[in-house]
Amino acid sequence: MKPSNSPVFWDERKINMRVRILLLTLTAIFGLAAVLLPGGVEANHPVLVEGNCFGPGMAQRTMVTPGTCGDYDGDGRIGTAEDTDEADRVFGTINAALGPGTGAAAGTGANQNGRVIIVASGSFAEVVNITGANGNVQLEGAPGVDANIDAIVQGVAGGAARQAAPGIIVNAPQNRHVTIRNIVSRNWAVGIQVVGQSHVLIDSCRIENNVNHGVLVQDDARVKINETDVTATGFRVGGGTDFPAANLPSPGVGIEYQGNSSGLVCNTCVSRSFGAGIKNSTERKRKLALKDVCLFDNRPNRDGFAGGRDRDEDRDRDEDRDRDEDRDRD
Ligand SMILES: [Ca+2]
Ligand SMILES: [Ca+2]
Repeated sequence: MKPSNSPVFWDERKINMRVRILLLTLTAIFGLAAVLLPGGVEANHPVLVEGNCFGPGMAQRTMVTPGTCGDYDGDGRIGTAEDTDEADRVFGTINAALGPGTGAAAGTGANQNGRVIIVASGSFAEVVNITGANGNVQLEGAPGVDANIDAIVQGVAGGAARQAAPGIIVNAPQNRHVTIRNIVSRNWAVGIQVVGQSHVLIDSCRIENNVNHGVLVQDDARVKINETDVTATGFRVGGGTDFPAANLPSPGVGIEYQGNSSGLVCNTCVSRSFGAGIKNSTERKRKLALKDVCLFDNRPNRDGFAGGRDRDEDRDRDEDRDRDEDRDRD
């Protein structure tokens, strides 16, 4: 064994000390960076959104009997009160869950990078903005949950403005992917609007009673729509309006692809649109494919595809209508 005061031993101690100082310095630098960098940019963690209920009175409630009224985590808070209460990664509104998190929940939101799961049924009167700014985003209702993104919820101010807006807007970078699954979108001007270079999967959704479009795809977006029902586009009554009896939908089309967008619509039904069921307005008509779609009671069922409007389906619809009128007369 070397004596304790040997030069070699002291050299080793100096080296060890330097290594420790270096490690401490690096730890401090990384710790400081974690504090100074925008919170949760790398999020990519799942967050939950609670449901809600209506209960007595007009105003949407934020305090309820714990465990009731969509209070998934049982703390008695729902809605906006759940958005900022603590770093529990449970939120009461969808946009708060998609955001970075504020108040006591700062840095715990999905921050446009991660999976936002609605875990209890509820109605959400908010224009949902998905940007995918920091990563890939999945917005979905858990199985069995009725996640109703609705322009009209009694007691929530701003219904008129919401009815003139899209319910869900996706504008994500080309290198991100967005999934929207098991969501209801109703009473908006457009149920789901996809713009820019977004790549989106719309899966198992119900898009109903939106005035101008059920789903509108624009710009260079690429959108696959699967196992989705788009129903009664152009038909909505409320807020002093009556579409289409007194107010004209513009245009009241179930699904439309425009511009340089492209997509695939499969295993999907579009019915009772004021205008066309599925309209292909893309610059090159070949860019929209249909597979196993069911179309009924639209005017016409398909528009803008090779061969023009589907004359057979127009004829079938007219015959259905004539039959109904004959029956009504009898
Ligand atoms: Ca709660
Ligand atoms: Ca919370």
